[in-house]
Amino acid sequence: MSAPIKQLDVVIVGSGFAGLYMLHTARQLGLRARVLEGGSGPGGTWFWNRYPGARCDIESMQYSFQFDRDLQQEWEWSERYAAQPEILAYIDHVIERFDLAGDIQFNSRVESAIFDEVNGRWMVETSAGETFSSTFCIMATGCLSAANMPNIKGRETFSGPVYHTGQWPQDGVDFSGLKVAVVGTGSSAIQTIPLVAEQAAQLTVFQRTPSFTVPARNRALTQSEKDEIKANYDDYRALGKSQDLAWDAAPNENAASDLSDAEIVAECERRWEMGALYWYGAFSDLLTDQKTNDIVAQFVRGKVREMVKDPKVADILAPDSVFGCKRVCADTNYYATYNRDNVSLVDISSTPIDEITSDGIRVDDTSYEFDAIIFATGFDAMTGSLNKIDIRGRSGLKLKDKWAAGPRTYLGLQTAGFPNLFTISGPGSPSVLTCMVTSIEQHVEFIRDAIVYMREHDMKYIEATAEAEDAWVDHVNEVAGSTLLNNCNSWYLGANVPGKPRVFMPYLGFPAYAAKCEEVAEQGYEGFVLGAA
Ligand code: NA7
Repeated sequence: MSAPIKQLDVVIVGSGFAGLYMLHTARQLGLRARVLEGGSGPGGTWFWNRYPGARCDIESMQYSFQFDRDLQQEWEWSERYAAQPEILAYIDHVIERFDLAGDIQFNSRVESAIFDEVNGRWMVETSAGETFSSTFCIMATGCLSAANMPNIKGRETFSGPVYHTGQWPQDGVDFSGLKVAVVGTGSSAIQTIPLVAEQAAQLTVFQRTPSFTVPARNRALTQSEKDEIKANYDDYRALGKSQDLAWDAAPNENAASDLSDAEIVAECERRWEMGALYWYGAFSDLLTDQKTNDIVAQFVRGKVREMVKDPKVADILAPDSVFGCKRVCADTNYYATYNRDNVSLVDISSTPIDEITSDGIRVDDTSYEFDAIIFATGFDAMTGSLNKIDIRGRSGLKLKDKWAAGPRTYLGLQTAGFPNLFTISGPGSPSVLTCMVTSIEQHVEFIRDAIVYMREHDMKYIEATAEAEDAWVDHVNEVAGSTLLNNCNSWYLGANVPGKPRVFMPYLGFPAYAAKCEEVAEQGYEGFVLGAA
């Protein structure tokens, strides 16, 4: 006998920041809600990315919930940039504080979500064999959740362990005495390489494209720093939300083109000391004027050459691309690691990895022997985790088919043909270009208000119109097209995954976006159709 179908008002897929706040919010509305999570614990991206060195690149006092004043007052962040275990501890604290555990199901990977048009309900099936019937289906599936494992010949033949940074083993890994390969030099690799190098007997890094990485300047937070922010937390949050990135990057109002050479160098030096993503605030024309961008890129290349002793290695590590086009990485001792005797770099920019063999990696006619391989090869970002689920809307329309040429959404919140299905931080919303937690809260609150409005107006479904969606997709492209963000092979564009359509997915500009959402709501959810049956 098959298990009974469980009836819900809201099914939430994923237990990261988005899923947890959505659950809390749905419960406050008195709705029957449940989180379905594929992992064995909560945290989403922060559950899976537990590789050595995993750390957030937005400051911890910003990268945290602001919906509850007491929560933000009572939690004590220890470092300027929180490491993965501390973020997971915070997530556990949130679950406990708001008593969420009873409505979260682990080891329950959602395999399909199919809209039953006759009854107007979403039928959601999990890997555990359960079926849920729900009015709303909310995808809180994360932007960096579907690991991108390159399809290199012979990968299964390697006799040692193979790891992906985004699917790191729960119990950790000891690399002591081992010969280790790292494939990839994006943010995850840049965080993990210095720590793996300290353990491994030999570490070899395979680099296809060098990343721009700058010192994170992580350190312990002092009590007075924490107290000061807490005393003015509302102002701190409001300042964050007033900026494109939804956190305060201390933006310089000047364009580099208005400054003298000496002023430009002084600003670059200042940003180098500020560290991490504060570089995005360096000059107002950083992402729009190629000349300004070249100056910054040249400055950072100069720093690489100062830090890496072997000039040939420095040349390979120095990026020759648009600064900030791929998300800038924030590191701790990355370049210094290449000065170690047990670390070497293989440039695979013109000769890719040919094969993985039983005992290592072959590039052209050179074979390298390893005991373990780490793939730090990123994610099928933004759409990957949605496309892994068999999502079908009206008339059996598959989301994957609808998005075959790239994702299409209205505000990154809904896609036409899929009533009552919401995507938190979906493609077409500011999401990954911002402080994710802030964007997540804004989305959850939009969904909450939409549900309240529907209830007050006796409406049963809400669905984006195709016209609103078309106009929004055009607008997202227009905004990205006015910047240099299209000028590299970033995961923002899907360019890191072979065969993925090249479409700029996130929306640049949090305040403009939030204002648009408010206007849409005030106009009775303009661009959405609300129906009674
Ligand atoms: P990223 O930033 O996508 O980096 C992945 C890296 O892996 C990057 O250097 C890629 O080179 C490299 N890569 C991908 N496929 C291959 C193959 N087939 N061969 C060799 N090298 C490959 O992912 P991360 O996990 O580091 O960071 C993702 C985000 O998480 C980051 O932006 C932060 O927001 C946090 P490529 O550049 O494509 O040539």
